Amino acid sequence: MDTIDLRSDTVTLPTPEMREAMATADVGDDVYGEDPTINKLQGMAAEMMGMEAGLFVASGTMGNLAAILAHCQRGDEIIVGKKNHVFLNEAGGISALGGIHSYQVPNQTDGSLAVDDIASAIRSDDAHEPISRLICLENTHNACGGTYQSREYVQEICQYAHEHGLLIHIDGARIFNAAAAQGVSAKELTAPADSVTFCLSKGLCAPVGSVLCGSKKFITKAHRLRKLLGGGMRQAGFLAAAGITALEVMPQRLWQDHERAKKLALGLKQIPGLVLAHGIPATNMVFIRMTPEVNLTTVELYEKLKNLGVLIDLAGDRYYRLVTHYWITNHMVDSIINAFRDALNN
Ligand code: TLP
Repeated sequence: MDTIDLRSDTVTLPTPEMREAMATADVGDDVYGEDPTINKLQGMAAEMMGMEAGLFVASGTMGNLAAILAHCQRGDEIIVGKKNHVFLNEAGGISALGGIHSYQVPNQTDGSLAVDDIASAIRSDDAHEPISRLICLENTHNACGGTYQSREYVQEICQYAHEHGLLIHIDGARIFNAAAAQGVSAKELTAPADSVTFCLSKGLCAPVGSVLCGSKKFITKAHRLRKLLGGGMRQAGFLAAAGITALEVMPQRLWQDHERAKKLALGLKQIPGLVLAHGIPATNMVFIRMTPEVNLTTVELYEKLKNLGVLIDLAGDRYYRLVTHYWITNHMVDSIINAFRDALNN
């Protein structure tokens, strides 16, 4: 029995086309800037984000960390959502490695930060307080349900930030999902910001890597920081080759993952004992809760599904995340719904 793995879109394996591109990639020493495949990927990425330059990094976490370290000094403060990945799931890197403080504000249901909350988080010019430096957005927003923020919202917040002397970094790990869901280009969601990280290794299916984009000056700074973080990767053009294929072919097909997530959500919603935690999915994430009437623990449902060949993400108490991706077919969606029925009936 083949396992259906819905834990994350990070589990995606490279496509045959990517493996072919990797095997035949032209490479060089990227620490010297001599890897032609990495240089090509960085150029493509910058163009797609509407920014001057790009930097290939090992992961989304490294991209966000290098960005925030490049924008901030020790003792500076970022304004970030309480549910943002940077705050919840990046091992506190900005504080451990950068001495950077965070002011956490609530996320709205779509993952956005309200202008009023940002306004009240901005510090005054008082020696007792840290210096507000950067606002961090996340689009799509993972912990809020794979929700997206609009081009108008991003423009409004970027304008507000700049008028108040603040910078904006977007954690756009899944920015192409946000773009596909709205029928806009990625750059319409990123160009007004000062920097963006997006991931090649999630819905885009490449095996490793993310790209951090921003101005040339910013990327020069981030390049040094990537070295400091141990992320100078030498002949990583083999990985970048898969990233180029990912950018060429994957963004156009993400709508399929979104459709499958919807179909999955609608099917699960019919099953007694399950409710959708964030409504019908906006992109590729389905969050469900098991109601108190079901006589199973959080882990028991997880284990039953695992035994039926379906792996899901334990996201909290009686709370689960299911992520659709390239390797999840329509046929599998039906099997997943049946597996849930079986698990909850027996
Ligand atoms: N998210 C992972 C887990 O860490 C939760 C996942 O399975 O979704 N930003 C966002 C919004 C992310 O969701 C993630 C990964 C990252 C950054 C970090 O990317 P990586 O894993 O490449 O460091």
